[in-house]
This record gives sequence, C-alpha cells and structure tokens, in this order.
Amino acid sequence: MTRNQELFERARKIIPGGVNSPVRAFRSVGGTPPFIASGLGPHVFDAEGLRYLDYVCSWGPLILGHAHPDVVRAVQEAATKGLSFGAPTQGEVELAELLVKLVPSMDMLRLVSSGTEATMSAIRLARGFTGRDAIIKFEGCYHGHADSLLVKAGSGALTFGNPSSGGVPADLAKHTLVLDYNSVDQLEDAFRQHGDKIAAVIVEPVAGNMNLIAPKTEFLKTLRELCSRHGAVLIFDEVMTGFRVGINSAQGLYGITPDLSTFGKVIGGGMPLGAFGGRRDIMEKIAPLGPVYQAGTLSGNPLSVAAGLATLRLIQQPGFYASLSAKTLRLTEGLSAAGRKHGVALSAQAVGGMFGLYFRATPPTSYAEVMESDKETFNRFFHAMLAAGQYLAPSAFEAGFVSAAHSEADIDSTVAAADAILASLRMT
Ligand code: KE4
Repeated sequence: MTRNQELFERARKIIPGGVNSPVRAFRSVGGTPPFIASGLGPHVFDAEGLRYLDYVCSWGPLILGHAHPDVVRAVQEAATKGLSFGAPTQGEVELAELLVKLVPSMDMLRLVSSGTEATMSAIRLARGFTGRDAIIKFEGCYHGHADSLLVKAGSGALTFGNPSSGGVPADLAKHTLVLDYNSVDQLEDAFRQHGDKIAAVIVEPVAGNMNLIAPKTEFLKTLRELCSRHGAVLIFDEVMTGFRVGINSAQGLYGITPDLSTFGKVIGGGMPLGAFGGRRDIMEKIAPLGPVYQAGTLSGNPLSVAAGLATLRLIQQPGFYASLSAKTLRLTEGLSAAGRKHGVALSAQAVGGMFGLYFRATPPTSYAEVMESDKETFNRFFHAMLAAGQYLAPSAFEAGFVSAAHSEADIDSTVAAADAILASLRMT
C-alpha cells in the first residue's frame, strides 16, 4: 500500500469520502488522490515525495504559485500580532479600498470567508433589495453550496427548478429558474414570462465549473439589458474569474457592469477570503445599515487579509497578465496541436490565466456540447499525465489554472508529456 493509499484509507474512515470537498476524492477520474505535503512555485509534492506540475492551483487561488515569499511573509508577520479579534482592523479597510479601486462597479463591499458565503449573501441581498423571491441561474454553473443555488432545471425549459442536492427543500428550489448558459432566447422568454418576479440573475461571466465555457458577447449584453429593464439585480459571480482572467476581472474584460459582484479564491491568495459588493444603494441594505442580515465570526480575518493584500499588490505589476495569458495560451495551443498531430479529438482554449481542455474536436459553447466530451478518454489521459508528474484538474468538467510561477519550460514539458501520451492513446 502506498502512503497516499494508506492516508486515503484512514481519511475515509472519519471524513465523508476521505475529503473535505467532494471533487478532491477523484471519484470522477477514479483512483487514489495524492495527499499533498507541500507546494513551491508551480509544483506540489505529495506524501510520497513525488513532484507534480500543478494546474489546479487550489482551484484558482494560487495565481502567484505556491508559497510565494512575499505572501508567506505577510501571513507570518500578521500571525505574530494575533490571529483574529472579532473587531474592525486597518487591514480590512486597506483591502476594501484596494478592491473598490480595482473593481469600479463596486461602491461598497463586505468581506466573508468563502465564495459560498459571498454568493449566498448576494442572493439574499438581491431578494431583500427587490422584495422579490425568484432568481435565475444557469445549468452547469456552480456558485457554491447555498440551498437556493443547488437547483437543477425544472421539467420544462421555463419551469422553476428542482433540488439538485438532498436536503434542499422543494419549496425553496421552486424559486430558482435554471436556464441554458449562452441562450439569449431562453433569457428573453424567461423575462417575458416572469420579469416582474425576478430578484436576481447570478452568472459565471466565464463559466469554469462545467469545464471552461466562454460567454457569447450577446448573452452578457442581453443579461445586462433585461436586468436593467425589469429591475432585477445582475450578479456576476467572479469567485473564479476575479483577477484570474485579467486585472479588471471578467466584467472589465467584457465591458459589462454588474449590480453586484462576488469574489473569492485569488483575492485571498490561498487563505479563506471572499467578498461581495456593488452598487451603494443595494449594499446599504445590509445589516447593520439595512434589513438584510449577514455576519461572520472570521469575516475579514487578519491573516487572510494579509495574504490578500500581498497577492493583489503583486498582480498589479506591469505585464503580469500579459505574461500569464501568454503562458496559458502557449499551453492550450500546444495541447491542441498535439491532438491534431495524433488525430485525437482534442481542443483547448484559454481566457487569461484559466483554460479549458476538451476531448472533443472544438471548444464547447454550451452545457450540452461540453457533455458530449469523451470523458473516458479524458480519464485515461488524466492518469497518464498524473503519472508523468502533470497534475490536471481531476474531472473532465473543471477548468484548469496557470500561475505566474509556471515557466515556459514548464508549459513545454506539459505539452511534451501530452504529445507522448496522445500518441499512445491513438494506438489503443
Ligand atoms: P467556495 O465556497 O468553494 O470558496 O466558492 C464557491 C464557488 C463560487 N463561485 C464559483 C464560480 C466557484 O467556482 C466556486 C468554487 N469553485 C470550485 C471549483 N470547481 C471549488 C472547488 C471545490 O468545490 O472544492
């Protein structure tokens, strides 16, 4: 039994699935997940001392690479002053001021400890602000595990949703309408039928939880127009895309101004941190100013704030995103070329520092298209790449991430490994 297998066996006795978040259990790809002992730069090292080039980056936060010295030092220094006070601190003000500067659509914001808290709070706030109950989300988009967001499409395209998880009351799920991502027609029909009941639309402005699906410009523009016309709050869930696709996040990349935005991942640099914010008239409905309650013992935690400030200062360096985007594109172009060379139906695309890799001939533009991907071939490819020291997201339906610490030589090693594996896949 390997060290990873031994740890996994122990873990599964006392932690459901042996993991503290389901995707880590490798159930989509099978096998035993490496238990990670440390990370440095673009690499992680498992309990057996094996080194992997990391394209998960803790599902997006580690945009600078692992154990960046400036971030580690900031956390160490903060820790020597105490871990948490349950009282306002200067760091929270500095982080809020920086986020408001970097995200012009946010007049005000509140810090929380996870992306789920950010989106859950934004939904409640939109409902409190509008006095309406209905919300719209899109199939394949994931916004964390708040009850109103664990909902799948109803029987008919425009019928309200059913729970997608045990424990979510049908009475709550029925307030969530689930539409197809990138479908302008469904959006127009939904608002035509239910416009005056809709409190909010929440959307991943670049979808990253059904693998990567890029938005059609018309889709985001129509979203903005319909929300404005019907008085619904447009929430951009930028937990994954925030400071990942560019310094101005997806809203800056596509030139759409949401009413509320949610953040997480990169803004904490690997520490527990999320945020929600937006229009002042909406944010002033949040307690203690207004009637919408929201709270958190560790919200704005000094160590998370220190990591976030250090991270956000470093990503503002000139050329940071040009370099990150170029390396991510080098990866996706290399992988696509390897697929063509070996006659394997493989495509890939990059948006800033995130990428999609699909075992289908062309990048998907919808949930239905991504579900046509060849999952079995992906799983074989995944394990062969893992054995070659290349750590991809353990699911055919997750996006991948590059960090500033990945060098061009690292990227080229990934393409070379993929080339050799695709050649062998072709044989079998
Ligand atoms: P957290 O509560 O996991 O911090 O954030 C939830 C969330 C909200 N919105 C978007 C767009 C997200 O991608 C996420 C979380 N993303 C997943 C990756 N597929 C986190 C990985 C996990 O669940 O372990």
